[in-house]
Amino acid sequence: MKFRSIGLSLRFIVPLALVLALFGYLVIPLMDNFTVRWFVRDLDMRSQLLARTLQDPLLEYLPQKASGRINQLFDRAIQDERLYAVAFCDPKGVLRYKTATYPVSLGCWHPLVGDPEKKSLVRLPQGPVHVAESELMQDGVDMGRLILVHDMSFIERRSADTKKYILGFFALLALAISLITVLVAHLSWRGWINGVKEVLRGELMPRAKVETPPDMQPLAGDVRQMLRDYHFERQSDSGSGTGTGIEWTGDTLKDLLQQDLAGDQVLVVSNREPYIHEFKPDGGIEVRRPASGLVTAVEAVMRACSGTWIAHGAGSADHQTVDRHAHVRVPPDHPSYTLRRVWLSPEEEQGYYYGFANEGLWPLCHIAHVRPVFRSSDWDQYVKVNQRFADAVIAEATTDNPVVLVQDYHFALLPRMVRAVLPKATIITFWHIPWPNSESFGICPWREEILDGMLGSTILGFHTPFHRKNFLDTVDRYLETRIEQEASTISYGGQLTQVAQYPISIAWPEPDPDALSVAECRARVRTSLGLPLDHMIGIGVDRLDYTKGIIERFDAVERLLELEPSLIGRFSFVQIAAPTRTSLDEYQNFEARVRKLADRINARFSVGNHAPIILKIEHHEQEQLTVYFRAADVCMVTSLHDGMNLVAKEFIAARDDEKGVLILSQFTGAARELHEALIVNPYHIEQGAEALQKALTMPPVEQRERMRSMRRRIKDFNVYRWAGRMLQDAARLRQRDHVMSKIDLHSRVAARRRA
Ligand code: ADQ
Repeated sequence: MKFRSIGLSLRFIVPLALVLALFGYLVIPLMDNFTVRWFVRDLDMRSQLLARTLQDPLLEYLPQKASGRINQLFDRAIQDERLYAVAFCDPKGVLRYKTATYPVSLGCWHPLVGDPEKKSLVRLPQGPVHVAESELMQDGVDMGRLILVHDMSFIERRSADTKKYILGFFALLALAISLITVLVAHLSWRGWINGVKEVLRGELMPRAKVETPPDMQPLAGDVRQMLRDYHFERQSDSGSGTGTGIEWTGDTLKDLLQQDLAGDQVLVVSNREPYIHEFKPDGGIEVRRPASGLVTAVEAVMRACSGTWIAHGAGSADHQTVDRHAHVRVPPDHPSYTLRRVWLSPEEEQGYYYGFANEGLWPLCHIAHVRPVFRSSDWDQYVKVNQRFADAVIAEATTDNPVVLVQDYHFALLPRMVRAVLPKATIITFWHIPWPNSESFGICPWREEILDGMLGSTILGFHTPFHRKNFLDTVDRYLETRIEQEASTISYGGQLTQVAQYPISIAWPEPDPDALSVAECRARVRTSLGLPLDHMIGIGVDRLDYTKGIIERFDAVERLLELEPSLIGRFSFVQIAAPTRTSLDEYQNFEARVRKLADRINARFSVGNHAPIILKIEHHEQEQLTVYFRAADVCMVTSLHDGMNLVAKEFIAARDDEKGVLILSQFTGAARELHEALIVNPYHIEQGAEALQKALTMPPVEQRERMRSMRRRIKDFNVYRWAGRMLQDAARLRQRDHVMSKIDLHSRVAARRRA
């Protein structure tokens, strides 16, 4: 520690000393020159004064040729310690009288024109001297010249002294500045360290009321982010038990849940149920998994942690398959958690789900140029149904502090409603769709109520930093709150909500020895579609939603065939579209537009029975989708706006042959992670067509490079990691609350004792 601080001090002192030494080195010759000039001017004046003093007696003695007196006069004059010698030259330039000290080499000195000051300096073997010459005139007659020689060696002595003083002065200055700098640096360093410690303390115990000083704020933000990343990575490492190359699986997540949320109850709330029971035409019952990214992701978590999933029982046979508490154990083939169904009347479903959620909030949050519709009657149902689900959560809670995972925009009000009854619950709300900018959100007539409801959450999650920031800005604009931007927390009504980004993902598929090979998938799909085995295939898999860019995708296929006619009859695009929200006009119109466009393109470019667009508007099981993904040469995801988009990740996960190309819209959350995809602007039809052409002609080596890198990423950043990160944050906050309530209890007990 000491060595480190000496090193730190030297880092300040050495450059400072070097700069000062350089400064001294440059300044000393200048000072030297300056002192010499100063002394010469001094001696010039002195010589003139002396010459004037000697002039009168000399002019008196000269006509008398009184050499004795003259020598006496000169000897007396040189008793002055500075005056070294005196001489007299007659007008003809003959040296007549001189003191014994006069250097003969000087002869009769003639000052040179130009720079009299400099030239009056003469360096003799005995040292430097200053020579001054004065003309002696009597009644206008030139009587000769008096030469005065001053010893200059004292100047050299003084100059040497001055150098010493200057060097000494700079050395002292360097020392003083160094000491002050080191002192200030140490004090600031200590301040920064304490500041960072405070940040860490605040991070571990946010209720410890830690104020970050303004100059610490940029650093504090970085430290907090690093801490979160570190904490998360550390958990990842410990979870895997290997320390490196962590593989996140259901078991890893289960272990983490058992360690960090030991025995805590986990409840999930979503509109869509993970398993729907339907009557078959023959009266039997079948079970279906809905086409939903949310279900795909959260189902993986529930399998890992058990608990209860509360959802709308929407299937025709749902009532028949639950017990008297509306419970059913799922998955049907391998039950591992409980599904609690909530029943809604047709009016409630219409107002809350189709009306407010899907005609209001869905288009409000997606920039897809479809106007949101807000009706008061829908809003009333939305409030009522949120309360119904909140009541179900409260009824299912077996403790006063369950972990509640609230899914999506259907339940913006539920967090506040649950918090009102279970104030100690840890409520994690994940918003699966984008969050718009504050201005766009502002058109919602119930914007304040929605924000207030959401801020009942302990943690609010979005897919991307961009959506998270939009949310903070929206709250800042419409509610009276205290927002800590760099900590990403909102303090509202005495409660703190952490807003964070958790990019969702998929469960990485287990190796399946019975799975069809890629070659088998290619053959099976082509045969089933009546296509030759070398036919090229593109694939699109979506819910039939106007945000998914299906129209733009077909336009790109059409443009491709215009640009590359050689592909006509050799390439088909298979669009698998799950019907969704079919009772809404907007969706019915959209389906009609999609069908019409496909028909038009097919009429234009079909060769025999090889249509360029093969449209399959129907639900498919996940296994069927995997076969399509493996059979395709290219997968197109062209959403106009998408929170994440799991199809892109499912395609990558399906391609263990490391072939196939992904074309991905820049407006998906996935585009922030999958940089090796061909990223396109779906509104730019030419760009889409060019990307398709590039994909269909991409060399296998490049396909492998891109696919390998994306596979590595999705394998690591899978859905268990998404959930793990959120649950770890929840565990950390629960721990904090636990510690704080203990501290509160102790201080209350102590206060009571004192009283
Ligand atoms: P979605 O809008 O539903 O999800 P997405 O992420 O693409 O969008 O997930 C769709 C899911 O449904 C995928 O698992 C896909 O395999 C499945 N699917 C699509 N078509 C199908 C079909 N015909 N038959 C069967 N299954 C089909 C919302 C947000 C997304 C976000 C997810 C998860 O809109 O942005 O990625 O939640 O948070």
